[in-house]
Amino acid sequence: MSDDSKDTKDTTAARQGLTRRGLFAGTAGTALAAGAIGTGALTGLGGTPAKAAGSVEVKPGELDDYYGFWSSGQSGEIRIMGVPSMREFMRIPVFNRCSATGWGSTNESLKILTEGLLPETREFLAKRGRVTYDNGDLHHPHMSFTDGTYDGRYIFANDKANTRVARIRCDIMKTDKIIEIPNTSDIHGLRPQKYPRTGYVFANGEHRIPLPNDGMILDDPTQYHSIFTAIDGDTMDVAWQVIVDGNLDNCDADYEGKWAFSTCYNSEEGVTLADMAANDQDWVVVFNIRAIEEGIANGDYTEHKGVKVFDGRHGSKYTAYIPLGNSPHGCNMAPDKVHLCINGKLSPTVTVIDVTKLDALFDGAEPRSAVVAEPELGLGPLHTAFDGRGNAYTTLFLDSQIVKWNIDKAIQAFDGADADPIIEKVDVQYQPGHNHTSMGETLEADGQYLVTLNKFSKDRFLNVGPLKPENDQLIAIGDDRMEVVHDGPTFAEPHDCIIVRADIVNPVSIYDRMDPMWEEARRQAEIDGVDIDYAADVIRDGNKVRVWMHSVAPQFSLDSFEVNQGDEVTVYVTNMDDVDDLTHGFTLGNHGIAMEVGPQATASVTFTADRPGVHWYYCQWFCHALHMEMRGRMLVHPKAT
Ligand code: K7E
Ligand code: CUA
Repeated sequence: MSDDSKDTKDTTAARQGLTRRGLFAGTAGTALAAGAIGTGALTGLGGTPAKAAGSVEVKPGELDDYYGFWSSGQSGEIRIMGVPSMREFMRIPVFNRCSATGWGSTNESLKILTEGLLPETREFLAKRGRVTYDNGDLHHPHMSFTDGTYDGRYIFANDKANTRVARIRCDIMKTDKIIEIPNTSDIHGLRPQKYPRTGYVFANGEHRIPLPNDGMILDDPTQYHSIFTAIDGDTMDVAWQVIVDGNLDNCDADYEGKWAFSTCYNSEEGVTLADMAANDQDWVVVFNIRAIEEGIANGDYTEHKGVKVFDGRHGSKYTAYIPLGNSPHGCNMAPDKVHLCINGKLSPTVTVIDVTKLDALFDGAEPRSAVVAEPELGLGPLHTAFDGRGNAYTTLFLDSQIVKWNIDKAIQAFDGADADPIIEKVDVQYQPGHNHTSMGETLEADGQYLVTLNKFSKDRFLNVGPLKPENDQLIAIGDDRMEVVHDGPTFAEPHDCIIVRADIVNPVSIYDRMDPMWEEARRQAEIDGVDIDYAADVIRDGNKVRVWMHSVAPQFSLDSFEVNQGDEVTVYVTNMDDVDDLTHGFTLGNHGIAMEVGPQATASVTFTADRPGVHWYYCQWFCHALHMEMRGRMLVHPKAT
């Protein structure tokens, strides 16, 4: 890590004190902020101006209090946002291809995109002339935990489209592992173990398929299964799997490391809409982690594709099934360490489960005995977030509202007391799916902000044609108020996000030259007898040509190189600038090749030089006053005919 990035951090801390408490504490700040937000901010009690909703304002040059890590749904990437400004800072390519960074075409990214695929997937793709999938459907980005709170190491995320799980390194904000999950289909819910650490990453296979899915069983849904997967977050190997009844939608984990939970909306095990919504009740399935680990020691599993698979269907000692309303969706563990909230979706209720009552279920207690509240909140409850003050915030998809309610009051009402758990409802625009509070899925939930990820924006922005953006709204929830303070359009399609206190996330500004990402390039440089840091070499090895260059703004170390038509060429570029924000690129014209080369990074790309003639390569990241001149020629000799 460079000294520069430490300086930046100190500045952040200093500024946080200024923006929040300094600037807006006084009357001048209040008036200014109210003006910026509109008249709504002035409607307070007894004619006194309300506390400025505008304290969410982040002025030019100021830094945000929180990092937001946003899913992009079917766009397949993760986006880094600022909260409360809702500015988008960066995009991290994960399952998608990226024109700017070369994700999906550089050797370094292709290694990550291909090495975790199952052999049959490689074979399937190879027949179509491809090495990996081009799309992904990333719903759930969640950070690794230590002792119940975010630890700033990794983000994990699912790919519903192609049954994969990815890991992103938070030191450099790049994806470093992608694995395909065997024996199951279409990973949806994903959450890391919260305690003692991550540890496991839990992943739900949503759609039921035969095991094995080799064509021997086809139109016989009674023989399909959903499978729950625990991945080792350190090695990114599958640790174990559990076959369940019904299917698996969303999941979460507790704060003691004892349980994981998944919602099931298809206890009917149907394959049509009518089948799946037939029963009045579905369930949440509880996974007993200790029992499963004992089962591993006792060999109580079968192996499928090298994975230990447990039978967790009804009657198993590894699972408990708690019945609740039809078609539940979100699964959210409260930071009070006790209450798990299961969102009803088709039922207007949220079911509150007391996790201290779960041990009894494995000793024969009636499954519903763990339910301690079931408040009726409104239509279409999908997901719930928490403020660390005993309140919950649930998205009502059909009502287009967020409902704030009190967990204790809901429990009292369930016990028969005359208590109304609902505190307030606020309209959102429109049809919210996930919501998330600042630090809300950790023990450090601080109840400052809530983001609601709305599926429809309709009339909230200038019309951009039939495909409209989604609308991510920021709601200030500090000081016992709930006020929508920002609309943010987003492209297809955030499902979920997390809001992480800025001091927890500490990325570097300059790469470590020994970063494992280009380990293979280092190894090859050694074989080629090339100094990778200061290379300007062309190594010919039969029809394989390795072109080694480095760059220091505004120059590549090679002004030109020559190859023969038909050569397999690998170009390695090392950026030897060690200045913050001085990224170079390498774009090779008319070859479909472009890559990002960050400060002190090495990146490489391999292609066949099949177009005789002169082809310019250039730096595509504006890096210097002479950036346009930062270029060179590849001369391709035609094949002798
Ligand atoms: Cu509710 Cu994929 Cu988390 Cu969408 S899921 S909303
Ligand atoms: Cu280097 Cu532009």
